[in-house]
Amino acid sequence: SAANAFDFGGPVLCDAHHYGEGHINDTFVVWREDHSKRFILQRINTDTFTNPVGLMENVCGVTRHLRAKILAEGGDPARETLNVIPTLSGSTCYLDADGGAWRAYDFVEDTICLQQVGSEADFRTVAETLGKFQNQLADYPASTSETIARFHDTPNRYANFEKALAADALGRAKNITSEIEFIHAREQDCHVLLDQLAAGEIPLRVTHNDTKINNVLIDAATGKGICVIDLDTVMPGLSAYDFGDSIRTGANDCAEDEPDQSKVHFDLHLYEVFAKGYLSTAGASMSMAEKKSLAWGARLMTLECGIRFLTDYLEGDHYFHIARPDHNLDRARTQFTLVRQMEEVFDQMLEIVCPDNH
Ligand code: ADP
Ligand code: GN1
Ligand code: MG
Repeated sequence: SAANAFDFGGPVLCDAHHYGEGHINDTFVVWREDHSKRFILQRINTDTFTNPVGLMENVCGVTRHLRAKILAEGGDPARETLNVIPTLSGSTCYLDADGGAWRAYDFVEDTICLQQVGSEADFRTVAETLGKFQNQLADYPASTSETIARFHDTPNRYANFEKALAADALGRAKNITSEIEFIHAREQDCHVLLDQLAAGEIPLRVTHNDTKINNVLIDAATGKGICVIDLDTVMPGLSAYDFGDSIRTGANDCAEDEPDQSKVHFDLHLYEVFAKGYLSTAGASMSMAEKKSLAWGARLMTLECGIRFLTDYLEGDHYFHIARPDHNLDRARTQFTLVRQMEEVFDQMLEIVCPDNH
């Protein structure tokens, strides 16, 4: 019924398998019956996004803004931003009889979506594309509402972890004593970025907030950055969040859920590659203090994500999609290994984003 609710320009066939590797929404591909065109059909995760209609208003506001920027820059908005397909009755999402909320986008063709970094060139492209995206949103009203409250409020994520630990609903705390110690030793770190914001040292911007490298599509033929996707969390935030989450997912040679910690290596060279690309497009409007905050972003987004995975592990894996038992535990451990390695080279990380000034 969801596939038939949208204005796809004719009848469609739906592939019942999940598409892609997102952890939150349920993503499917539908084809026009004559195979002339395909689309993305997504069931929005309404546990995460409790107001799907408001969420789609935000997505439409952002894509409208981006479309105008792309046109002004002589680009092709059909490929360079998401295009929301309306329902047959003109709405931005379809509410099914079971309370599910669905939306549809044009499929951005002839692109690749990295799960891990294959080449330096691709990682630099992701960086430049995200820096450009930040510039394009520079004049988007920062009063735009939060689609998930306190999304990157790291101290609050820490507090939620403490609650889950105290409840220990599934008796799993006994399996994670060293991880608990690791988190507790870093309580003060959790405050660094929000303290800098509160002190007026770094600006509040409109950011993407979920800049995993698989949320940037790259042109398969030319290697150019094409489209930033997964716009659900575009809202007020810090450049350090976007920089940091890409470093978390891209500046290493392992999967996010690598179970063998001896295979997890933070790659300072890839960090530098990304930093140069990002600053080449977004750096002009950034102060020294904001540039320095990027290094903290890498550390804190990785720590925060590890805390979130471990909280979900304690609470019974209800937030992130999992594919095996202990999946969230493996993911958390990988994040903590990366954090430990970043801490060892943190001076160099600061020097790279802010030479001679730290
Ligand atoms: P999630 O929030 O669950 O991560 P995403 O919106 O990121 O969901 O979509 C999951 C995956 O689907 C992406 O990583 C990408 O591979 C693919 N995808 C999403 N939207 C498009 C699109 N418009 N064109 C092509 N691929 C897409
Ligand atoms: C989720 O939606 P996806 O898979 O791109 C999550 C991010 C986490 C990431 C960890 C809305 O991202 O915050 O960093 O998983 N998105 C949401 O892989 O919670
Ligand atoms: Mg995604």
